[in-house]
Amino acid sequence: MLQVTTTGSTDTFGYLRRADSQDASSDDDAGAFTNFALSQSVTAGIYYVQVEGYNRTATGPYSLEMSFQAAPADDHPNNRAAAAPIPDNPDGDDSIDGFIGESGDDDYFSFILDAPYEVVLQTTGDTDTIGTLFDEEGNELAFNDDAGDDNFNFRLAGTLEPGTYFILVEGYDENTIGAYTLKFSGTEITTDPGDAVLEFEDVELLEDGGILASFVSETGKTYNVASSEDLISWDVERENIEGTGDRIEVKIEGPLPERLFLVLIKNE
Ligand SMILES: [Ca+2]
Ligand SMILES: [Ca+2]
Ligand SMILES: [Ca+2]
Ligand SMILES: [Ca+2]
Repeated sequence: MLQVTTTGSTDTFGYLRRADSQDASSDDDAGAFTNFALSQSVTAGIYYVQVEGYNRTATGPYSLEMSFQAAPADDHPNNRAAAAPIPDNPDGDDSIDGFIGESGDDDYFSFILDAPYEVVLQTTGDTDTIGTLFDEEGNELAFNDDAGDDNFNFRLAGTLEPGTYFILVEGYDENTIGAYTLKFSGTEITTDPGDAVLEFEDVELLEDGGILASFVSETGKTYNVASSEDLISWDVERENIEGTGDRIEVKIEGPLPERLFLVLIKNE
């Protein structure tokens, strides 16, 4: 952390800029009286401080003061094997504070899902982060830089099947430094009968490799059937099946992939 300010009775205005960047931070009166004061997380490099009179008209003497505070020691592991676990039970919300420190800091976290979950992973704060999601073997599953046009935090959201996962938080580039809060929220995808997602009463394998699934419908309700090979992307197989009060059969023609998840959704 670099802090730079002036002292004295002159109304100063200051800029702080990295030698290889056009982006300057500036301040007028954050210091004592009408002195500017700037503080910024910085990595190794050459920086320029520019001091002006306020409105380019103020004149007089000033003293320039600078101080440096070392960045905190790295707070979260730089490799997947040592990843810091997000608390085991993924229900609800978890927040973990972190800091992107020296150039190229990687912060790895892990979490375990014991059922299919709808998961949202994101950072909050003023630091420009990027996030990468990996499976247990280290295969990259998803990547995001910015959650929105004005939000430089990453945001990843999707459905994950049971397993162990890793999330890597990095700064946008080697000059990115600063604090972030990693937020994890998980909602178990329930397949209990009685909820919006229902189980089929009966599932039969057909000769052509397809499936004949059936359920007892309620009059006045409509149902959708969706399928997925990975619990991440879903295809709608049937839409708005009208409940009759009787058993309804849904036939999915084969051949089907080796593993297929089929859910019945009662529309509200
Ligand atoms: Ca000023
Ligand atoms: Ca760190
Ligand atoms: Ca780290
Ligand atoms: Ca970003």
